[in-house]
Amino acid sequence: MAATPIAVITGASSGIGAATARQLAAAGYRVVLTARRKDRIETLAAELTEAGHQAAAYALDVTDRAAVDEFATAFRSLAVLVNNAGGALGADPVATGDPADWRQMYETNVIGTLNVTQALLPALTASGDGTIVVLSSTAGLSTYEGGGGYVAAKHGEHVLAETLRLEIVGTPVRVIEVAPGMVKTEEFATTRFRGDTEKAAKVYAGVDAPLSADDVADTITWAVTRPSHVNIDLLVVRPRAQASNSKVHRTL
Ligand code: 8X3
Repeated sequence: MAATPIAVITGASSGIGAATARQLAAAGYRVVLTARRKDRIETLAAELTEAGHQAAAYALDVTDRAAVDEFATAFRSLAVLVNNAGGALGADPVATGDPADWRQMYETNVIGTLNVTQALLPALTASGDGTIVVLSSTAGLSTYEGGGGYVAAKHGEHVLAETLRLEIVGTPVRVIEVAPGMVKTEEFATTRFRGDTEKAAKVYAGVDAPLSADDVADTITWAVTRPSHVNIDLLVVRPRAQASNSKVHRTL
């Protein structure tokens, strides 16, 4: 009997990461959930196991290279890596943005993705049929006022995916980039505005149906489950009410 293919998901403690873990588990993968918050991923892994799926949790900070390398020693062969960990901090103009925020966003979104991808690439290649997903953002494809360090970091992550795809062509590993627009999750905007729930609510105010974490997880799962020779290079997904990063229809 063939072994169950394994999918590693970073940032699996909430939002798109948790939804992706659920959907990949339902699609038949043994999911390995990683995030800094151990309690959350353990609860989700237990819930998935209870539901008859195969799931495990591993506390991991993707910016800690030594920890990432240690984690990677557990895998000789890996089918799927979903680089989802990341996020935004602040929405200040370039003129006044905090360099510490910019640095932190570069660390989590770009270096975090680099760390985990580098560490697991040998196992993905050894599987003979590996898939790397990079969760970038529409903020990685064009800018918007106040996008600041997040836009810069997501452009970096987008370029990482594009460059890696060029460099590993001919190996049995695909690089899929999923770039969501406005997604309403429990934490993204609240984290960006450092707990200011009023400011966070304004992001989605009057928008008829922003995307949900499940909508994005659905596109990730679809892309990952295409036949091996099909590489979805870049999948841009926005809610119908959003035509561009700054053109959003609101009924206020
Ligand atoms: C999230 C999209 O518009 O908040 O990645 O930058 S946006």
